[in-house]
Amino acid sequence: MQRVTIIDSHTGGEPTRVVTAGGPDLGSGSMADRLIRFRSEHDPFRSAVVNEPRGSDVMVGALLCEPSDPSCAMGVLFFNNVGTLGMCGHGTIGLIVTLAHLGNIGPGDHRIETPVGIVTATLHRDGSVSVANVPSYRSLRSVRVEVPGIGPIHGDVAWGGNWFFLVEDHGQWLDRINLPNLIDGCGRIRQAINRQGHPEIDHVELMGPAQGVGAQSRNFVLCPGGAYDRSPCGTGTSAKLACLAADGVLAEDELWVQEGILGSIFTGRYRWLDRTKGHIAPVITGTASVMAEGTLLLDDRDPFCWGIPLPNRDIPAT
Ligand code: PYC
Repeated sequence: MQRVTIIDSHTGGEPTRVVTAGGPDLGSGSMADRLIRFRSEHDPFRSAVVNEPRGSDVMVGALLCEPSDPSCAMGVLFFNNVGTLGMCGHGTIGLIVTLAHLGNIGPGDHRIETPVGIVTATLHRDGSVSVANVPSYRSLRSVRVEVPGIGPIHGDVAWGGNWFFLVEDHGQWLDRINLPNLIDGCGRIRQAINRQGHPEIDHVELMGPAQGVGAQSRNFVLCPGGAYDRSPCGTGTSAKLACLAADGVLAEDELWVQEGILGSIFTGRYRWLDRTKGHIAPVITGTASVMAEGTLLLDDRDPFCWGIPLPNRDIPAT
């Protein structure tokens, strides 16, 4: 019987399950190397932690590791119902609030090693967390995609720690009442843009007008694995900031209030790293709440010990 201690939190409605002990030994390589090892040798562990019956499609796991870089306080690997993530903004906010809840960290800056680079999370005295994310940039502007069942749409391809396809002219109502259409539409868009030579894109982000007072924009983000982000998505907001910076419509240090599909918000801002290349240093601020502390019991005699794998939800080609 394997015992895995966890703490669950949510960031703007999006859950994070931090594995504090009982995770696999991944050696002492870089976090990128450990990610490869986690993927190839410990996928059943990933599924056991986040998938049903212990978790759900929406759960994001965070495996806390010793950092390989001595300048960092910790390392982390993020994972979800179908695989691993490069970075995770809401998950980093959840991780910091979890470690503060445990009394392991206090207010101030905390450098965290991720497989795609080092991020700095600042725990503020009011409990909110700012994440200075990895360098973000737009790689392609206004790519035209013919989406079966929807028609032509346009979107930007951008990196914010994960790859995003950001679409404005989707014609969808960004409201929870419209969830089935949003999920179906984003799945079709992802399949079409992947087929069009962009297999790296795993998140689709629909942009639209804000509904709440004080927000500039609302988004809907479909994650790999078919779950939608309940939060405004930290890496997706970073990708959006890179697009706004590249378009010259948001100045350095100007605040961008991004609302997610539940109405919860992240506040974003950026500094230029390299204007010619369009690289920015984004900072995302949000809050998280701890919801549960527990121990997972992994018993090989349990027929669903290693989770219930997700059926392939890809929409058949039309
Ligand atoms: O907040 O970056 C994020 C994120 C990625 C996937 C789910 N949330």
